[in-house]
Amino acid sequence: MKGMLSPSLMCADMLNLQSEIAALDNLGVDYVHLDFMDNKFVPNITLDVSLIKSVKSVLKNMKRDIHIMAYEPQQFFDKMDIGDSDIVSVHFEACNDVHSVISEIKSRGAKAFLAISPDTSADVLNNYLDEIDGVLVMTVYPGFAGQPIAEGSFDKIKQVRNIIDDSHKNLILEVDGHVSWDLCQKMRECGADLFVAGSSSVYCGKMDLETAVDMMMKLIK
Ligand code: S6P
Ligand code: MG
Repeated sequence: MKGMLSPSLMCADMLNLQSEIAALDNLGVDYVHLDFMDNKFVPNITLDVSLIKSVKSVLKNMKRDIHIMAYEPQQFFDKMDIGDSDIVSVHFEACNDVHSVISEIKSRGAKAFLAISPDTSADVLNNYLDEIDGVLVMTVYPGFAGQPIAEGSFDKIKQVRNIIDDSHKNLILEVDGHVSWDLCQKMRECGADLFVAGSSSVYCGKMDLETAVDMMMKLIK
């Protein structure tokens, strides 16, 4: 699978989101990463449901990559207008009945990803391999941008890659958190396919978006 990019909108210029989204879309970026937090599962709030819904109406080729860091995420699906072509990641740690949440995502035509926080064992994925379309490996503790990479992240990516390969399913392995210029190639070597780019790379503020996206695409290809 080719390496794909998903820049994190919570790290973009909040006062100019529409032009930021259009710029990414025009550069041929695959996904835009949309973080939703409930201030309970994680102690923070970022993009709200109506903004995540509105993003849908301005996309041309780019797709939404929605990462829900909230308890019982299914309560937000209508408000986000989840449907065809979206990726929707829900946390293993935040769902009472993971199977039914996954099935609800799939019934809307979206791709269901199971997210695991750094302290969650990769082994939990084994119960869901027949149902999910991908795995989101958190390489920082969910809740905030700008954190250092969590200990053990490279081993975790490798373990998840092995689980996916052993299953012979065509699941996407996404990594989120401190996907930096320096570390993204190692993450790729460990088996990541889809890379969330935030303040450690594309939104580091040191170069224009076109140069940053181009550099990142070359590093993860
Ligand atoms: C964190 C969130 C992430 C961040 C991303 C930011 O809870 O899920 O998607 O936006 O980690 O990137 P960076 O490079 O600042 O870690
Ligand atoms: Mg995220």
